[in-house]
Amino acid sequence: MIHKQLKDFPKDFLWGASTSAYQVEGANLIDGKGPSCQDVKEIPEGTSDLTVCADHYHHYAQDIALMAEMGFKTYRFSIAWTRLIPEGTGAINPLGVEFYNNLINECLKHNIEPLVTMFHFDMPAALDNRGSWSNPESVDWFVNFAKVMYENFGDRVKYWLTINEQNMLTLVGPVIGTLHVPDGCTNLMKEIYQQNHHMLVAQAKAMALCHEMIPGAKIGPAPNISLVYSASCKPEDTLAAQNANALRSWLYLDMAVYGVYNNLVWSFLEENDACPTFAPGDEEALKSGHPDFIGFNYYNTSTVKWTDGNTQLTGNQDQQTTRGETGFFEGVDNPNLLKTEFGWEIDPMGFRATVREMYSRYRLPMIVTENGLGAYDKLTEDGKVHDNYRIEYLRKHIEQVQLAISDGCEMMGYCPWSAIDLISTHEGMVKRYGFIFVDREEFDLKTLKRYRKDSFYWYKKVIATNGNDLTD
Ligand code: BGP
Repeated sequence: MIHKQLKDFPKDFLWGASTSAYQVEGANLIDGKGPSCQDVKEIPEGTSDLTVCADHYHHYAQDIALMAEMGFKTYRFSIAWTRLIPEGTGAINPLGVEFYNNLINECLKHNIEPLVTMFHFDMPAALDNRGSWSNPESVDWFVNFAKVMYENFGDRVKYWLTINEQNMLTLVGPVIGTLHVPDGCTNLMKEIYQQNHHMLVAQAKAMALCHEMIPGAKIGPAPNISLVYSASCKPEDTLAAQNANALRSWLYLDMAVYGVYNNLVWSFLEENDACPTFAPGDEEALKSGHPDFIGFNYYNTSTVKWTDGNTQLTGNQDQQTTRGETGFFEGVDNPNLLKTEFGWEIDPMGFRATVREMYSRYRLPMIVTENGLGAYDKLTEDGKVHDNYRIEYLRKHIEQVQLAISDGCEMMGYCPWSAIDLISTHEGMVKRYGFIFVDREEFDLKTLKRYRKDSFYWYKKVIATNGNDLTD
């Protein structure tokens, strides 16, 4: 659709940016924090561990002041389960409560709305030892964690996100260091989708509890959603794309919004003897969630073709590169798209297409909880970072958000990844995303001083003009 006149961004549009606790905070085992699965995982070779990260734990006030300088309306961060409840269940860590109180209060002091992710890839190690999400008790562990957060922070936090990228936890768990495989497991797919089922039930219960405990609060899921294209106009490739979209995205949103399993995914699981077992009450619990909005991360689309089932394929390579599933779909490169330095395709127009599709399926307001460009930024001798490539990437994506709004889609906000440089899921510190540069290298912590990148000044202007001026 070509619009003669574009609609403005809504007046109360939530401009901001995102981080996650285990990637930004550091201080991973101090002040009472227990280890999470991220702290005990095997760190990918050549990349930093998670002991210091951007040291946001000790620099949060300065970091939030910089976000306020950019004009942020919201800051999306996650609460580390093990900072609040070191063993995952049981005793609460008072210093953990204090830290998040300080962080939330600091945001509010600057009129920044806290947008809190409850779970971002960091299962308590103590619960990993008890089976992680494969243990049916994991539902209660998570709901208890939610309750502790609502009790302590619900008076001030009005926007909540449940589980970050549950679809990536399920599809690429080994890449992000979260997959727990119990001893003696003989059907890995069944095991993974049982864990996924427990997360879905936990999420639905946490959403219902939020509405019960915090009147007026809004809560939603935060999967990674992006359209999967058909490699050609062959009918069989279209079927493959439908399969891939269902397995990658619609499973998670059909469940969060309608409380039902996507039929294509359910058939695929049946074919593989991998259907999850429902505990008594699960069916009702799944239908009781009712999100107020959809949070979603978007980096790029993917493309697939038909597969006749003779090629052996297993899952994705990382969050954004789709390999395929035997007999369901096979991932291919999209020759129409350029790639980032880290090999992720760049597709701003696919962003608009994704938003349009989501809105027509679910009719809920949407907030972008991640979008961004990982790159090898360089600090110049005079303390500058000329990241025009990032400005270009973000500009093209924000333009598409406005086009989607003009298409009639309801968008609440835009929070790119990331507010500040932090550690990547599996590619270390050198893969930077932030508006704020952190002076450290992969293994040399240097000064940890903060520098404003060129994108910092650009984003400040974007926010000040409510998205009307996207020029450099
Ligand atoms: C998403 C995760 C984030 C983040 C981002 C960039 O999948 O939610 O935690 O890291 O991707 O990915 P990466 O760090 O692999 O470049």
